[in-house]
Amino acid sequence: MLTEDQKRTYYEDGVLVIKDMIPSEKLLNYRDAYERMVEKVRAHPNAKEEYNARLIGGKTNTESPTEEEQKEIWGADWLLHPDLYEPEFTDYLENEKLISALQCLLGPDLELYGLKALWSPVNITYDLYWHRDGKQDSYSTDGGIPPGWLQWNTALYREESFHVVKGSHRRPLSEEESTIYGTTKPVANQEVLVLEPGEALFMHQAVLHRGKALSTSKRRAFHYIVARTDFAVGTRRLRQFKEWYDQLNLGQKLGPISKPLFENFFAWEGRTFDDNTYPYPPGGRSPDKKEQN
Ligand SMILES: O=C(O)CCC(=O)C(=O)O
Repeated sequence: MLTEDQKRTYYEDGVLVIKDMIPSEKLLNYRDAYERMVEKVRAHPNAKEEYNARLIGGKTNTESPTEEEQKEIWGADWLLHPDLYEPEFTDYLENEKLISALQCLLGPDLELYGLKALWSPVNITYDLYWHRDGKQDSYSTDGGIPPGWLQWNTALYREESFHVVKGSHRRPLSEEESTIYGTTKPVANQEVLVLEPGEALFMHQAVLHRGKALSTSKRRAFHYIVARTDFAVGTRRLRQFKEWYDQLNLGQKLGPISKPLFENFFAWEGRTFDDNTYPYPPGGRSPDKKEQN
């Protein structure tokens, strides 16, 4: 459950840090599980295709990386892939504090939409450019309420990675922000949010932000996404998740908090990313209706 102050911070700043999201007694196990995953991704000759690994050459703006450096990896999207999956990745979702916080911002009915990981490369700085997760010119006109889905980072080690211009999700970008958009240049009012181990950072998709991690600092973060069940999301992801979920027999293994996140997602076969005409179930909320919980 979030306090009124926490909700206000999220709506006004577009970011909210919550302490102790991972119970301290679980942290070491989570780190070990994460490390096994990182090793497997790094060892795979085709990690980009197989695990949707994020390569320096692909998306970051690090100055002139060499050919070798371009192959360095700073994250992977398919933590549910049976090669990579570790029970700790879903154990984190079996977490009353986490789910109730998400429900405060998104509403009671949630579905899992992404299980991803972000980490520091070995030899080069990961230095992602300024961006909004939605379109460059889209921002919230409804008081900073999340638009159907929300992503959040959870740090397993102390990190100083997330750079943000707080409040930028509620207004058009300034001239300066438009100029530095897509680059790593400094900008007025930028802040670096420090996360201690076990802390979570909820973000609004329209907030101007970027990530950075030096190779000398150990970043290991979960980067997960949930959506409201009445928010249409992609069928490609749905099919992949369902296949892996069945292969891993997660329907039999997950607990009562995390299982509905998956089952809700699978319940709506046939959706597409912007399918606003898809028939929503009786009692489901309209995709246009924005609720503040
Ligand atoms: O590194 C981060 O925390 C930000 C990542 C990010 O902005 C993205 O994946 O789009």
